[in-house]
Amino acid sequence: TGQDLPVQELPLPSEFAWGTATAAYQVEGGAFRDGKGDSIWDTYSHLEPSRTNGENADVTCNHYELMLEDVDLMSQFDVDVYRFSISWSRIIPLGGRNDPINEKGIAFYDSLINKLIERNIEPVVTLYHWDTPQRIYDRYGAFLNTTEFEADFKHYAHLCFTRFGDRVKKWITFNEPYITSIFAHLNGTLAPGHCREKGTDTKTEPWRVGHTIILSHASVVEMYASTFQPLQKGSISIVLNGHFYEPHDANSQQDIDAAQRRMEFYIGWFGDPVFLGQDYPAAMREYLGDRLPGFSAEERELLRRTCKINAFYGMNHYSTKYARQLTDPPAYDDWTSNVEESAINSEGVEIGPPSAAQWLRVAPEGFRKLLNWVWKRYRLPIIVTENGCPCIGEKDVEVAVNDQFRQRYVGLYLDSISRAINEDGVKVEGWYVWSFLDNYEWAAGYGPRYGIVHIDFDTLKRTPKNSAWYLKRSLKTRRGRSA
Ligand code: PNW
Repeated sequence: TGQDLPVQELPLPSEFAWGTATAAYQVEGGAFRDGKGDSIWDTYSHLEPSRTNGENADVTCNHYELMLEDVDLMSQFDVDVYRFSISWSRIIPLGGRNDPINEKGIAFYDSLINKLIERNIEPVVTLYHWDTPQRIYDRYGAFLNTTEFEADFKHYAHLCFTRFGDRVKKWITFNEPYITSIFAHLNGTLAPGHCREKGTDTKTEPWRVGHTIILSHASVVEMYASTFQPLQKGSISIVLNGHFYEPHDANSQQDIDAAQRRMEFYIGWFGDPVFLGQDYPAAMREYLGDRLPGFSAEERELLRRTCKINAFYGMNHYSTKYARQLTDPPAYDDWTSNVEESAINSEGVEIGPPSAAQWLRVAPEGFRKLLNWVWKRYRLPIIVTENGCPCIGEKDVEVAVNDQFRQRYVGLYLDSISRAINEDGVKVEGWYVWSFLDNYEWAAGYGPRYGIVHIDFDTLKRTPKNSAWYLKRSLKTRRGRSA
């Protein structure tokens, strides 16, 4: 399999965009500064520290204060793009459409965007990366109330397009709706951990949350296209994450079907309505029945009108798993559609070497197959908006700097992109490493480190890892090799 091969530095198109990515809550800090309102992550990490490794992101990388230096540092790696997210409650502290705006919050993003442009780095902006304003969750449950959420999110997006859209030309509405729906509203491992509260219904709520995200995305896309795009000339889409799934037993038709179905539950759930203007995948309807909300005639029209406006498929991808059809489903089966996931197949073959995250193994062949799967289904140019891995022992800066494991991971994954483009005919426009900086890894706190820059969280000293310099060289070589 691909993981045994050496990195080949295969060619990438000369216009291929290389970037780094972060999210506001994970890097900014300044959680209670300059009029920022609380988000559900501020609440969650303080109220229940045991759920986040005892840690919060009040300060984290302190990117809020060190932003100018950070952009200078990033520019040394010759990146084309920086993908970051806006903290909604930093610019509208209470989150709602009738609530006051915080000019100091807007000023922070203004100077970040200006600094990037000065350094010749394109800003790619995510509107929502998990940090819902606490007040709109308190008022109506945020995603649980589709109409209210859609109206508030639209207002927030309108403000961002108005204030930043003269300089920001690539917008992402939501980061990983699957994670928000399942991990935050079914498993409860991410904020708001809603399913842990009394009176919640995990049989229906995750699907309602997904429904709200899809419709809110579509109406913001429509607003951008009609009101802003004619003048600002930018593009907009959504970011979906998902593993690739191989059958646990390659000779079992049941497992082959299970692997496909698992990807439909993961990616098709959002991709089919958003990019094809269609209903949810048939397998989801079959498994979930009327627990899955339906689209009204009006909503179907909205999806049909907006699906083609999405200019790219934003892909967050990290790993591959084996899928096995369960005959005796456990109670939580409905989000996996009776699929058991594993890292070892029926022959005892491992999918790839383990990283410092239990769910993430090195499996570049699966990445190539997923690029093909997505291209075939949606026929949209793909931008890999997140890809990377944490290595073992990286708290120690000496270990972190010598991150051969990461260099190999990203090298192999870039080779997979090259093969997908040049041998399979898939359109891939760019690749953004997750992450620029070591940062706050949600429920795992400061444990796993994904940065190409090491952070000492006591002194906040930044030290580039060798992978940063490797990527600078590698992207130059690969883009120089294409005809
Ligand atoms: C992404 N999974 O989350 C997020 O967008 C980032 O904020 C995060 O830091 C990064 O990946 C690394 O975890 C994911 O279990 C979390 O498949 C979990 C999974 C996938 C993505």
